[in-house]
Amino acid sequence: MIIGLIGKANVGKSTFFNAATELAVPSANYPFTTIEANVGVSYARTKCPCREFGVQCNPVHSMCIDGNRFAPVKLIDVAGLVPGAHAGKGLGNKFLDDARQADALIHVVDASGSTDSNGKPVPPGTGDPMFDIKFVEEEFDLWLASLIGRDWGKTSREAESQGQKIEQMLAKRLSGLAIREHQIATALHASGLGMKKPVLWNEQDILHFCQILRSKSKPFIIAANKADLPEAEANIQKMKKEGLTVVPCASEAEAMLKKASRKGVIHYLPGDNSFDVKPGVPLNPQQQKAIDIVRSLMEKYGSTGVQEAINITCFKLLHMIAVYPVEDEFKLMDKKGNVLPDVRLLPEGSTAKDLAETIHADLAKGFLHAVDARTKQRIGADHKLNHGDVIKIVSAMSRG
Ligand SMILES: Nc1nc2c(ncn2[C@@H]2O[C@H](COP(=O)(O)OP(=O)(O)O)[C@@H](O)[C@H]2O)c(=O)[nH]1
Ligand SMILES: [Mg+2]
Repeated sequence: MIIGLIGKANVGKSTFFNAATELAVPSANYPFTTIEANVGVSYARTKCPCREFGVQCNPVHSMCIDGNRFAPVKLIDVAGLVPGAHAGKGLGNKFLDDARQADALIHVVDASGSTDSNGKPVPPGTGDPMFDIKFVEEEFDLWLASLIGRDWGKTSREAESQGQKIEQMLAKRLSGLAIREHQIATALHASGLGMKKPVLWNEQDILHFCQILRSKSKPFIIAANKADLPEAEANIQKMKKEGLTVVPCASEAEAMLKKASRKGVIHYLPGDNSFDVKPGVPLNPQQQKAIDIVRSLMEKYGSTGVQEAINITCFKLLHMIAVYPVEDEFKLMDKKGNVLPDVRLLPEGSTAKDLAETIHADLAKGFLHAVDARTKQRIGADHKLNHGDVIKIVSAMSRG
């Protein structure tokens, strides 16, 4: 699962990216925080079953802090977008190359309005984030349309003469964009174009189809960044009134909290609604002031918003569930004795066999049954898993 961060320049995308991929604990051996300059690992936060089971867990590729499991998700800081990007303006092509891999997008906007439409700094309250939201959507739609629409006449005639179905033709055009076939089918149906011969589609039809396809295949939420500036509040209200999913964010504050937490100065878990300064830590007036500002921001919005944005994208927008595979359903261990070693984020509706598939193809091939570690009951291949399930897979073929 990949989440892309999009937005125009200077809204705080990189600050958000850094804050979201930074660890809040002294860096142990987590093999992945930054993969490439603009690709990193962030974490979705969910309740770890360890407390409920009364065990001390030792995760291998995720983290558990105070009973909270942090499951890795890939985050891409997509190159900045400018109006006209679909036509190759600015870093247009780089933008689209990054964005195409994403399953969902977090659109970072400058809620304080301290950047103009080209990303140039202006006095807070001057820029219009509502305009930015519209333009980014439009750019994305136009880009998809230009991609699908290229040589449409020729391709659609060829497809027709070969008796190719419209779904197949579109799937071929859209390969590599992390767009699934059922999303194409849904968009065809919803646009009413499923019955219209491709050779008869005009530019308007293509754009209409792309608008629906984009909303289905690249769903997004708004991270209303720079929420610490007073000018942000009115804009956040406006966005909410438009019915958008908006998370007020203060990326700089999140970065500061994580840094202080890593240094052992404060106790803070990403996503918490407050933090504690460790006893005996001397603070100078400047640090005290910074802490007071962050505190009042968290009181107002419930958190710094960065962790919340990742969580909403993962669990509400993409409908993921967290499942914990184990090899011993009594001790909740893997073969090496790690307790609750692993967490997998799977789409809602995933089955026991789907889980096996994510671990190893052979495990799925030889699938016999699974065991729900909570109830100790056997479950079949088609059994739909629930969020928080702890599952043992029994297979005729062991992991390779
Ligand atoms: N007040 C405030 N400023 C921020 C916040 N996040 C980023 N900025 C500032 O916005 C400017 C642009 O940030 P950057 O992350 O480089 O933006 P990008 O071009 O979108 O990647 C920098 O001066 C940041 O310090 C925030 O949460 N609050
Ligand atoms: Mg940047």
